[in-house]
Amino acid sequence: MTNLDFPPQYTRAGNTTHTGEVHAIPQDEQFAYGTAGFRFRAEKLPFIVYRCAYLASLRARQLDSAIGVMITASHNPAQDNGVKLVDPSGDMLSSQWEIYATEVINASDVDLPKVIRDFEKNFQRSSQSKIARGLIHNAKVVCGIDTRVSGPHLMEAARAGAALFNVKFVDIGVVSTPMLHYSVKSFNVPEFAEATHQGYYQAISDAFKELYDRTQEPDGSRYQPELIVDCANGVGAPRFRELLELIPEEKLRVEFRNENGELNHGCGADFVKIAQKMPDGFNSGAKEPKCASFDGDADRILYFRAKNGCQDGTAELFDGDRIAVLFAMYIKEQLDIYTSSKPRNSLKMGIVQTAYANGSSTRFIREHLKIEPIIVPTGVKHLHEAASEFDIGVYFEANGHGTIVFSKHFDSVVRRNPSPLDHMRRLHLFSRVINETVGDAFADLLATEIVLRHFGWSMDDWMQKLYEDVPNVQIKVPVEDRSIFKTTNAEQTLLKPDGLQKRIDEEVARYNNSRAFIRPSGTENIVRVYAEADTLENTHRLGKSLEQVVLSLSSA
Ligand code: 16G
Ligand code: MG
Repeated sequence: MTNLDFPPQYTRAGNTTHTGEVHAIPQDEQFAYGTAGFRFRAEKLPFIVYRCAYLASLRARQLDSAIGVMITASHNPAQDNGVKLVDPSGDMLSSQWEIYATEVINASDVDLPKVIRDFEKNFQRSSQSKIARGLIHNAKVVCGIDTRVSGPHLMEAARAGAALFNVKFVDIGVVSTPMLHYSVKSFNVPEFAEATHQGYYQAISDAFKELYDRTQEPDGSRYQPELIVDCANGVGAPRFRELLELIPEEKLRVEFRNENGELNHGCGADFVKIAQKMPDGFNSGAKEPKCASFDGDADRILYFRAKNGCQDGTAELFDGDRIAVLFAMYIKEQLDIYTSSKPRNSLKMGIVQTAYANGSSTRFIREHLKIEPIIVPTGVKHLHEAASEFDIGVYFEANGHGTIVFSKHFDSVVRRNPSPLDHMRRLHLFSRVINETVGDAFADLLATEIVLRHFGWSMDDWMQKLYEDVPNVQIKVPVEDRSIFKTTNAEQTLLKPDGLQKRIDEEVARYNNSRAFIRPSGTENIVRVYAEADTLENTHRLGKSLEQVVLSLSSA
């Protein structure tokens, strides 16, 4: 049973920030576990992190496993922070537990002991529960933080929360979000990798080096092993430097930018994607041919370069869609060799996207790769789940969150059965360069470099040999209450407010090659307008007219 002695600094009434000030939280203020956990101004978080870590400890005991607590607000400004929980396989928290988390966080200080006792009673009753049978050997809460100043204080809140239920607490320090996911899986599946920073670096760099050596660069290759990385002034800088110490310079040379300035300010994957601009510290013009951008917690990556002929800082993006297509082409090539020799033991590859995927990428996948992409709602967990239906599930959001997941069948055919055949070994190694627990900027970068080298491609080749992006725009529209917007059809159609979808359809019909949708954000109090059309000018017109449609609602 839990010790119900709550330290006052982690109660709603006494919620104390990292500067030592009390920032009391109204007893009835409600919080929701959003697309990526709880995310707010950092001063709201001590009591939330404390309660989340308590829940993590309960889940750790229930499953007798390591459960992760990641403290980060990803691409948000430096003053924000957030917390999300990670399940034993390194996946996102199960949706049933998101509901529990919401209940526990929303309880008032007075109700909390009862809410906790009720939970615990439920678990004790369940005959499945390992708590009931007293089989607790591996339960632990594994906690990581990003580089925000509020991080260490929130780590202490997590430690205190886990102590409520007397579960072992492992502080893994400042890590990227994907490193935390990887560590949680490594604690639970020791043969996966050693559960330390070094274990993660070693596993991924070993696979990269061997795959590099087994990759034959084609004659006339235009591949260049150099790139510049925008680290968003976040955790990517120190941790990726450490990983690269294990990779010889002749295989890959990375120049680091935006390492120590203000987090996510004028830089980072979110900035580059939304503004379609070169981040701070990068030149316009054609001087910097291959660049990549991480977000603040390095679970997201985009490639980019200065748009040819533009001196105004416009960036040309090689986004999540283009990375997904690149990975899928490579895997398909290996799979086609495999299938021609083993037609009965086939491995099925799928590709998962969201409505934000550029229309040209979706068409390319359909027409050239002969795969029907699956479209799901925004948020990594939806993509991950849909991708897990395939032996090889490639998933990417256009914004650069993405990875590849592999089935048990893939494991038994490819990983447990080491084959001397080149295509099999390449598939195996590629699956080890990738961080299959979650999208990982470091692993995705290394995998991208492997594939570009395999095809002998420059950035020009990567841009020109696939497809040309349809011009597109995203607009954030502030609203009073985003909960009135209800969508269906993987967020591509609005059900509520009444009549709005009809107005969107009318606007879209005025342009060629057009597509648009409006959805409420899961992370900010805004709705997002997305529009595509035949020309950039028309795209902006369409986007602006839809923005007006939303704004007219509040003035109506
Ligand atoms: C979160 C999600 C990301 C999604 C974004 C959408 C995770 C780890 N992250 O950052 O996948 O693209 O939210 O934000 O799930 P929005 O709902 O504000 O558009
Ligand atoms: Mg992120």
